[in-house]
Amino acid sequence: MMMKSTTAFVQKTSALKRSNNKKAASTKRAAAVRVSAASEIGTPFSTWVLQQEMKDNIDNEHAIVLQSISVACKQIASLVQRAGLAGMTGLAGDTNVQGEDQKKLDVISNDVFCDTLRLSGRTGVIASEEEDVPVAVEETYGGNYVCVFDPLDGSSNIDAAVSTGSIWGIYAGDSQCVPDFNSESPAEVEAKCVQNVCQPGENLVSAGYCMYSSSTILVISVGDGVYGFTLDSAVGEFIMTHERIQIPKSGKIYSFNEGNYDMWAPGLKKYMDSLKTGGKETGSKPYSARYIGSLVGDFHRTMLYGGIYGYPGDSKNPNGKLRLLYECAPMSFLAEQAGGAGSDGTGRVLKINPEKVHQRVPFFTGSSEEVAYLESFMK
Ligand code: FDP
Repeated sequence: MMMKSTTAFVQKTSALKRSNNKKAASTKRAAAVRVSAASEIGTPFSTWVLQQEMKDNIDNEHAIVLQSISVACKQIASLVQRAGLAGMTGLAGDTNVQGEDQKKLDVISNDVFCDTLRLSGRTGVIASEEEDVPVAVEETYGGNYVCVFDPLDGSSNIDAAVSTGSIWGIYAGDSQCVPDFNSESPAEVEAKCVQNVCQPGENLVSAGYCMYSSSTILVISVGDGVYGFTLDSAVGEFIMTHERIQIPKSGKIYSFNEGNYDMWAPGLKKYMDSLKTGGKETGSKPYSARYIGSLVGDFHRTMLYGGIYGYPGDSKNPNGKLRLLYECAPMSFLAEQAGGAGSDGTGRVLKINPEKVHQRVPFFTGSSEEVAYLESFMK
């Protein structure tokens, strides 16, 4: 009797356990379905852009500009991949307005970007690292967006097949400042273009970069978080692989060209020395150095792993090397959208009012606590 009731009890208990396990499994499944329904991972870039339009994050004209940029990036990715085979490595034989030697691929990538943006018919003015002055787009028949870009950043790495990237920022055009080709002289048109382009980063309506590396990754923000898309070359489309990227609040990686150490200001030297003894947490493990020398690659790693990227001013180049309009401002916009920071050492890069199109500024970006720690040495 005793045996019987024990067996019945055991049977009942295991039946209960089975049913509880089943319930738990089905709750888990439901949760998994809910998570995958909420997650946007796997969304094609073109669909995501349309969704941004439906959410009123961008208008139709802006959406067209973004689609054109993604096409330009796909074309440049393909050129970069075939550069060695197609004889596209090496110098073009010219220098840009900043006195830098232009690589063949700098010139080709610039043509790709300019042509794609012009053909979109939605940009009013375009300004490139490779052009002396910003150019008004005569073909515009809708929208008046201003696009600033560096078509192939880090191109000194190209002949060694090290990663490179395109960087861009988009501003709404100044409606008071639309060039009139029929009645204005070329000098007047140019002055209006410069005025359209010289806006503080705070005015950016979107910014992004595309990294040409072991995979091609397009990272973008339209002011509502940062998203990353990896090019699936089998289908020729960027597919979302990184959703709402957040830069870790702190991180023990620093990315500076330390070869310039002797030319740095005493405060910066002290900061750099402190990283080798643990930084903010004095006496802890030293920071690790990682420097590709290609802004997009160094920035991308900093965004995903945390830490700090810096290109400071020095006794030879007080404003450093990087350009405010098409390097530092777009990257700062992305950093802030991802919960990080972008600083010139004293304050937010996005606050700086550009005085010149190719203006350079010292630049520090990455984890908010790391950038604040650096700033504490720059006072
Ligand atoms: P590059 O000259 O190869 O185009 O902005 C230009 C840039 O590369 C950045 O991408 C890179 O971070 C930096 O210069 C590297 O400069 P240094 O060689 O002085 O470190």
